[in-house]
Amino acid sequence: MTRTTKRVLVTGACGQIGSELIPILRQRYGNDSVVATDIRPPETACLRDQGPFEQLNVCDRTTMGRFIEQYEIDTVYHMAAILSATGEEKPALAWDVNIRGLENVLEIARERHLLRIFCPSSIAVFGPDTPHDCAPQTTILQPTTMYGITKVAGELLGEYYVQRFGLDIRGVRYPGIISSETPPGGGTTDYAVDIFYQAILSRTYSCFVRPDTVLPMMYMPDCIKATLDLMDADFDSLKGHCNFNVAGMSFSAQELASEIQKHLPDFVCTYDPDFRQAIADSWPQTIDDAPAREEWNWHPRFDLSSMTIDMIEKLTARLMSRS
Ligand code: AKB
Repeated sequence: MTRTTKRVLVTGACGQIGSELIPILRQRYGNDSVVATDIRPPETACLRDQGPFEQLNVCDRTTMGRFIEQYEIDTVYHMAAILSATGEEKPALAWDVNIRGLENVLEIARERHLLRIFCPSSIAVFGPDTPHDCAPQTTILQPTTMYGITKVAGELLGEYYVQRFGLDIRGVRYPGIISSETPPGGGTTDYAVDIFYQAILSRTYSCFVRPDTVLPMMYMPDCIKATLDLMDADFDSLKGHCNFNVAGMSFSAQELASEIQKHLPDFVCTYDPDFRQAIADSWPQTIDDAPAREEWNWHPRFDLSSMTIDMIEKLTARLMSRS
């Protein structure tokens, strides 16, 4: 008999992606069937009131196991992670949360025969020796950040659980994610979100990478689509599992500023690179996502122009309604 997802647990639910994934999952499976968890208490009404929320440190396997048993969870979206910039400031914490948290999810999945697990990876798996343009999915993975190291290990660990224990583990390598609901925290690509907040609020932004810095990025609706499309794909049609490149768009910091200026002509962007420049320089500018396109029909919907229009409209409405 084919099992289908009935009850979902999301870790890192208050984060940038988790907070937008939860409402979509609740529409799909019902409010009570999606358990949001985070180390922080929930801030939005959706997370707080629309369905179950539990405070959970992903390093605590006992409590994670208890929630999975109590709510009869069969599917986990493991979104909790320490990102690249925070990971360089606190490497031991990044190792602990990213590796121990993942190991806990995978071990509970093995013990309890869970149906399916989503474990995201990142373009941070790449390093200075990876081709800078059109980085293939299978290539040199020698990252220079602790975050990247944990993501390479995570991809390998996930694939090990697929091959060794027959579990269904899936994951994409997220590029920088741009969104208007919840700001990202502790990433190198955060400037591509911060710039919108500052352009709308103060018409000036001091960018922490050089104007010619080009990185792979994706708008949140495409990020959610990639996540759900991969989770819906037929397992037998997947050749890889935890390491799918998914491209959205690539642009330089200066190109992004110019695109925003088309809508906010008095916006001024200045550049003051800090330690995150070296991280950005170690990542490719563009990635090749042919396996995702071929194996599960991946295609993005937003480009730089359509993303910028939508971001400015949504973020302006949200920021103005708060003032
Ligand atoms: C980061 O900048 O650390 C993240 C990522 C690319 O995974 N946004």
